[in-house]
Amino acid sequence: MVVHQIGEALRKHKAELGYLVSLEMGKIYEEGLGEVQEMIDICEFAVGQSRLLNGATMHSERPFHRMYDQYHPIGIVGVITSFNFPVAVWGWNAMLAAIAGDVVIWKPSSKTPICALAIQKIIAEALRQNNVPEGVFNMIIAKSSVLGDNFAADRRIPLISVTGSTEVGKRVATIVGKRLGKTILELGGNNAVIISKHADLEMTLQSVVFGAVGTAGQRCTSTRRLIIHESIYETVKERMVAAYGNLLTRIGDPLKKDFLVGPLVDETAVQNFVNAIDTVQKEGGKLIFGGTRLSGSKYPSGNYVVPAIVEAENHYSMVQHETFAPIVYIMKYSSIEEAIDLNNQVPQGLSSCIFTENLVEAEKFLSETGSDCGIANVNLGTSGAEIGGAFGGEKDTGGGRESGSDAWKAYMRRQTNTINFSGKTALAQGITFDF
Ligand code: UN1
Repeated sequence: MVVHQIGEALRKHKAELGYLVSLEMGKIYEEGLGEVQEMIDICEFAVGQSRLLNGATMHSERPFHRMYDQYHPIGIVGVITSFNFPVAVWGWNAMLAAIAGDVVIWKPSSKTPICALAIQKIIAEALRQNNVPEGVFNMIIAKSSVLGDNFAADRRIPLISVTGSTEVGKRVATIVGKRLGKTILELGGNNAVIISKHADLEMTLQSVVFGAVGTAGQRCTSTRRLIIHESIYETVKERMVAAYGNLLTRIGDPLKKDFLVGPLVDETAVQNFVNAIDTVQKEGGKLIFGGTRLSGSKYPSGNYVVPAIVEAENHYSMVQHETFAPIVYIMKYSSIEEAIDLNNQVPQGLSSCIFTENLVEAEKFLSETGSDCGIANVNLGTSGAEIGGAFGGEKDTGGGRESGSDAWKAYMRRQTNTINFSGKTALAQGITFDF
């Protein structure tokens, strides 16, 4: 009921909230709306899921015993979110936690506090109407450096969910791990697209360009590497350069309809972009498009950049590293096995995809010796996952899953129950213990 009403309240304020996300974070308005839609969708998903918090029943080895699992609320859930999805990621976590019967303490990114305040205000009405104390959804706005480690160290918070960089995730997980608390970690990605000679190139380019420059390359699912079959490498390279060329006039105010690429979130993000371009060139990379900062009255915040395409080798330190900015590294392969190896040979394991119309290649990519990522797609890009699937990845991405499928289980504590209605004592494993 409450989650349903929260979803309705968000739907009512979709336009304003989408605008605010765009204004504060810098993604284009269309993507701001998409982000709010993700929250509405997760509310609907959670409402349905609330009737399906089911455990298994299994037959007991002992006569006249019944055995089953059930899931109880875990208690207080700490939710740490990043600036790039300032509202949707709260939705993924908070709505599942709510249907699990938990209380949420949200620590939004200190770069996007206004979006968080707006959410708190929007949901307050739904809470009031149902006599739910506002404290079921709490919020702390503070820089991590000010908040310190107390939040992660607090034993009253059995579960902390972190969506952010691998660095932040490792830090929080170490503190929570010391007290044997639980974490859900959805951390950095280094997402590759394999472009086979059997790919439909029109469709591939559409997806790849959105994946690489959408949200100005600031999604954890952004496309960071293109692994291109050698026979079509030059063609793809030329077409990418042409597509990026067309984008030059489409970089600007994210609130205006004409533009597809907004600014980076702040000066530090621009510095990281500039440094990455510089370092990768020192390592041997060849900058073939963009890579510069834009200035002038069209770019008021000074945080606008031209998305970059760099020819590089997979082992370069910059290619192995997630720079949260629009840089795509391109490289060649000759066999599908080699392409899969390149896909996997990075520390992160979030999202991946292959563009091919060849069934054998697609199946190889999805097999146990294929992509090692939490998300592996065929003929669609690395970003823009639907909420219905479990979202997260392996290795430095942290292993946690948020959002759909059975991600709800992480927000609950599991219990195995055995009930004896035989009227006798019966030990498992056939042990007798008479006295
Ligand atoms: C993120 O960048 O942290 O799959 C989340 C996507 C979005 C979520 C991204 N649905 O790109």
